Amino acid sequence: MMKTFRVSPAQRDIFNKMLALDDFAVFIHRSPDGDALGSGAALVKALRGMGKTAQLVCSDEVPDRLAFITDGSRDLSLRGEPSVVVSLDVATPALIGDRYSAYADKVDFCIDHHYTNTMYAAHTIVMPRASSTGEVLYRLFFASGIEIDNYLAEKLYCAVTSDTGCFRYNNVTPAVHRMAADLVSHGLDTAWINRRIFEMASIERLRLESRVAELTQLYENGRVALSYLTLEDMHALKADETDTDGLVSIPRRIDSVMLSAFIRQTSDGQVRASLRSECDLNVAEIAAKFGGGGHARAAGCSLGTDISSAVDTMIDTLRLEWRKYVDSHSG
Ligand SMILES: [Mn+2]
Repeated sequence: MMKTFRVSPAQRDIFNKMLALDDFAVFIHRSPDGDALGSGAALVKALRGMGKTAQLVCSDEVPDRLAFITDGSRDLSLRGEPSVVVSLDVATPALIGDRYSAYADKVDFCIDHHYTNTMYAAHTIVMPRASSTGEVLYRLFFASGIEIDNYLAEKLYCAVTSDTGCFRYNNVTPAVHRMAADLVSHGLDTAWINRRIFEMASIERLRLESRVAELTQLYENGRVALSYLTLEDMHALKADETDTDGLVSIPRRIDSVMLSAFIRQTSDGQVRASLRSECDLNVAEIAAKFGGGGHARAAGCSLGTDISSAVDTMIDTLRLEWRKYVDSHSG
């Protein structure tokens, strides 16, 4: 059964080469999600289990709701100067975050599952068909003989459940379920984990969701949906950036919608867009037009303009892409 979890000899060699080193900083992407945190916590623990020094680093604070993944730590600031720089779940160097941009061109090893990975690291292990970076690590641990204990099982489960939307998205394969079965067999409380990751929310978050629903606009006979959030709205609702994760799922939920976007203003003066597709229309390619990337059905990008022009630009782009998609699929 495990034989279906294929790691190429070259990938195994890169991973083993990494494991032979010491004094690691494991960088995960800004606005950390369950995959970044879960795979990060797992890799750091596995390295420490081998007697190595390793720290998990993120430019942004860990959202309260996900802090159980980092055993309560919310501040993942870099301490000291590491010998080995690793990035996990980071498709482009910019996603390391402005705070640690000095390390963006110094990444020794990158482990990822985004097919848009720009291969910015000295050594890259990318498995584009893997559901999550957690799944990539699971395969690498197996290939390198790292035994999965309860702790690693819980972190890797958090990673995979997070990036599959609790095993609902189209990146779920039989191999994902087999891996999950193996992880859960360590005695994980999956109901508790999934409640933390998918259900628990602050009252501020619920009010944000309602605002995002209120601001949702539909185009192209309801096939295209877009919503947005300004900093003003966030302040008015007493919400902060850690409350905004996954809000794109609100326009995406609408029954007629095939292409959706959620746009928000960030406190660093940027505008960030999340894109989702429910068909073969590749949103990573749309995100790439704006310097972003991701997966075919889930992608993101930053727009360096004010929010109202960003919203207008994105509406125009999505409508155009939708029409092109329909034209190419008719007749
Ligand atoms: Mn991921």
